[in-house]
Amino acid sequence: MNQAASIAKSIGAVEDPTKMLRNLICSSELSFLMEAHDGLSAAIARQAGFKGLWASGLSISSALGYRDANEASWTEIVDVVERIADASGLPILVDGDSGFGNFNNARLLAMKLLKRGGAGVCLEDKRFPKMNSFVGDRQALADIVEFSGRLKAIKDITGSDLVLVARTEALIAGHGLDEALQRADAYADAGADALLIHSRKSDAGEILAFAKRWQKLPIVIVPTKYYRTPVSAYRDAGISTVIWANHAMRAAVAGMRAVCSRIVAEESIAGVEPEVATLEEVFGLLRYDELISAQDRYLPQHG
Ligand code: SPV
Ligand code: MG
Repeated sequence: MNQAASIAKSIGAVEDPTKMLRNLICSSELSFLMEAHDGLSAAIARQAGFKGLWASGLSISSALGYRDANEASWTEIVDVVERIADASGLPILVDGDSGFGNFNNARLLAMKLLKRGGAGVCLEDKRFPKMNSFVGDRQALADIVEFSGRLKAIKDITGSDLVLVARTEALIAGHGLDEALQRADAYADAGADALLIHSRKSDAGEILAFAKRWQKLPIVIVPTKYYRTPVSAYRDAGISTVIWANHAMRAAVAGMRAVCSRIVAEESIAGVEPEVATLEEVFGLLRYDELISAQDRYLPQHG
């Protein structure tokens, strides 16, 4: 499938986003995916030098004013993914939550993502509707066989056109390493290309223990809670990919809150002017220069 066609030429089309994402995730070097939740955050991540993006369910939901509990519909998520793809031209691993239903909903989502600029989808072994992994302590896992069917259905319909990452929430749900390993084995057998193991602990102990015992597929992690662990520990453990899952969204929250409070208090925008991005920076990120030269080419010239 020619995904390059759906990516804005002005940004510079990626030849084969799926191949690029597969290379990032499967290479022996540690790779990093940065969260994006809209076109602007995607363009900023690209400018900063990231080679791939994580279309985070939490961050996209938050930006839309929804809770990360499948309140945003799958079509709303797909629309945002398209904006992220067009604005960045980078390969995107999309957070597909639990697939928005059964095997049929999951494969429909995967096919639409493929058409709209996604390079990979990550599916977690929870039920629909899911709840964010760090909210509450009642995370019910999906049945292993039924969830494996969701993975197989995606693999059968997308083949190698989409990178399929299976995510187990076994540790999040309070189970031990054995449950996580059993699930990882089943998901590898179902055709996953990589395995995301998630943890809510503040140290990386259980993640590193998992990586020591399981080497069937590349391992992807999300160190949101164990953020103090240096990445050298992940390199040493042979982990393939780190996802920085929500920091663009959280930076936006902190920045917008500070600016709004100050404008209210000062009844002026003069004080915050040096703190905010210039309009020129915004124009640069979104390639207004390309539009101006296109106008010169395509619009009738007057005077
Ligand atoms: C997300 O970014 O939406 C994730 C990671 O799924 S987490 O919020 O840690 O569950
Ligand atoms: Mg999520």
